[in-house]
Parts: sequence; C-alpha cells; structure tokens
Amino acid sequence: MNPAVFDPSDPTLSGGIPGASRLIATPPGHRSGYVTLLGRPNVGKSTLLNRLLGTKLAIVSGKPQTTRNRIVGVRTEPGCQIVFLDTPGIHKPKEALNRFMVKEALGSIADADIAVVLVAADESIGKGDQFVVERVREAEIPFVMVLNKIDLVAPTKLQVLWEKLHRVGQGALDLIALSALKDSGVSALLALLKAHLPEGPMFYPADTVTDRSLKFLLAELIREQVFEHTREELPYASAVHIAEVDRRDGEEPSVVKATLAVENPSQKGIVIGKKGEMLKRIGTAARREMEKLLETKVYLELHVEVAKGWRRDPKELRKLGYTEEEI
Ligand SMILES: Nc1nc2c(ncn2[C@@H]2O[C@H](COP(=O)(O)OP(=O)(O)OP(=O)(O)O)[C@@H](O)[C@H]2O)c(=O)[nH]1
Ligand SMILES: [Mg+2]
Repeated sequence: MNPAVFDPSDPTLSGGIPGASRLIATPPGHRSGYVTLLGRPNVGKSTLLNRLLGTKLAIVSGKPQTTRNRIVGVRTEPGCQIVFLDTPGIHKPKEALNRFMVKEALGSIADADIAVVLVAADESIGKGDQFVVERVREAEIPFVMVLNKIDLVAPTKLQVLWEKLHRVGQGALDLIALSALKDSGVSALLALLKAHLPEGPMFYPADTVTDRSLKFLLAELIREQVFEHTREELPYASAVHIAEVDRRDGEEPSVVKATLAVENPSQKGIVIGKKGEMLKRIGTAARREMEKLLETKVYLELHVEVAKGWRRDPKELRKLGYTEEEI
C-alpha cells in the first residue's frame, strides 16, 4: 500500500501536536487519542507500528538504534482514530545524536493518552525496561505492557517472562504477549487500546497515514539499506539527506537526489566499496523500496559526503534533520 503522506501545505493540519489545532468534524461517540510505542532499542516498536497500520511506514532492522525520530502513524477506522507514535529505543546516550533520540522518545510520553511499553521475549527483562516503565509511571499516563517476539521462545520460558513482566509492569492496564512479526496477538492489543481511548475527534483526515514528509520517508529507505548492508560503526555514522524529489506519474521515472553523509573519509571508502559496489547495492535496494512507495519507476542519484563528526555537532545534526523543530 502506498501511504498517504502528510502535506505540510494542507491548511487542515498545522504545527504543534500534529493536526490538533484544526479538528475535523466527527460524530458523537467517536474515540481518538495518541498512543506512544516505547521500549529499549530493537524490541520491535517499528515492526509493531507497521503491523498496526497495515503498511510499511517505519524502517526496521536487526540492529539496535535504527529509529532516530518520532514518527506519527495514523490508524483510522469507523468510529475511531488512533495516532501512534513510533519512537527511538531508549538507551544511555553518548553522542548528541543519541541524546536527541532519547529526548524524542521520552518527550512523546507527555503527548500520549496511552503508552505501550514493549519488551522482547528473547532478551531478559532488566533495568533498561524498568527505566522506561518508571518514566511512564512518573507521567501518570495509562500504560500497557507488551511482551513481543513470543515466536522466538518456548512456552516454559514464556511463563517465567510473564511473571517477571507482571512485577515490572505493576499498575499497567493490561499485559499482552504478541508477535509483531508473525501478526499474532496484535488485534488483542488494538482492541485493548480502543477500549481505553477517550472520546474525541479525528485529528487527521481519514486517508492520512503519517505527518512525515515524503523526503523524510525516502531518506529513511536509504538509511534502512545502510543498516542492512554495512556493519559496526557505519550504520550509526550514516545520515541521509534528500536534496530533491521530482515525483512523476505513470511510465516516467521519479527522480530522487540524495546524499549519504558519513563521519570520516575511511567510512566513505567503505560505504562506496570496491568499484562502487557497496553503494550500488545500497542504492539498488533502496530504489526498489522507493518504487513501492511512489508507485513509479525511480531514478536514484546517491552521493556520499563526509560531514566530519556530525553526530557530535548540533549544527550538523540540525542540517541532517535531527532537530526538535522537525517533530
Ligand atoms: N522473531 C521476531 N522478530 C521480531 C518481532 N518483532 C520485531 N522483530 C525483529 O526485531 C528486529 C528489530 O525490530 P524493529 O522493529 O526495528 O525494533 P525497534 O524497537 O523499532 O528498534 P529501534 O528502532 O532500534 O529502537 C528486526 O529484525 C525485526 O524483524 C517478532 O515479533 N518476532
Ligand atoms: Mg524502530
């Protein structure tokens, strides 16, 4: 499915809490609200967001700290609109980029009607998870504990995890075990959220899926392939900027001009690869994903540049879109 993308020039939607300033007429009894998806890195927040929306909106990878920004995903059905917030994994931040990421995640709590705290069944439930629950409790918002990735563990281990989750998640509305990847238990979570949402209006038009710009979504598709194809520091030292999109209909290819920024010349060498092979692999895979999103052929121009130490430099961070104004 090709998600309808938020159009910043649309007068029905404007800054602050996205869309909240101009409300769309809705019938009595309509329910709505903001639901933030929180948890440590790699627990499956973005996978769950995509499942809840029935479309690929957020990028996913097997490596932690994939998501860097808060991403709104809107689910509209008769009588109900849920505005989900996918968030970066909460971790101990070292660089300015990581501080931005954690702020994005923790900041979402204040905007939420309900928080969903995810933990992964293939990892032990520990201090990091406890930290997330404590932040939610502090904010005094209702929360649901989700044990994700249950497809990865034996039933006996599940029992032990479940008991631990009960202790860690004291005060939760409910606990739900699910597999976002295998789409098992996700409808139970949805039903629970709907039951606890307050009555309220639609915040977004029914066909809106996200508040994120097309440029943002396209940049993320390149970053996803960098995470997929490179190792060690490179995924974390990479950022993508889309300079230009010329979107076409029908047979003509859309043109996307993008820059992949890395932190130093040696990373540039690796990401380009021998005879440009690595960059070609990243570009080809990203282009295929872009073609699904745009529903046209895509011509992708992808350049690599060095933005020295960008993760530590607030000015560079802003240039690459890691700024609170972008929310
Ligand atoms: N087996 C299994 N894998 C899952 C499940 N949910 C997510 N994953 C995998 O877990 C990895 C991380 O998923 P993401 O959705 O990127 O996790 P995240 O919490 O958004 O990660 P960050 O953005 O880094 O915080 C990916 O390889 C997913 O395919 C699940 O239910 N079962
Ligand atoms: Mg994510």
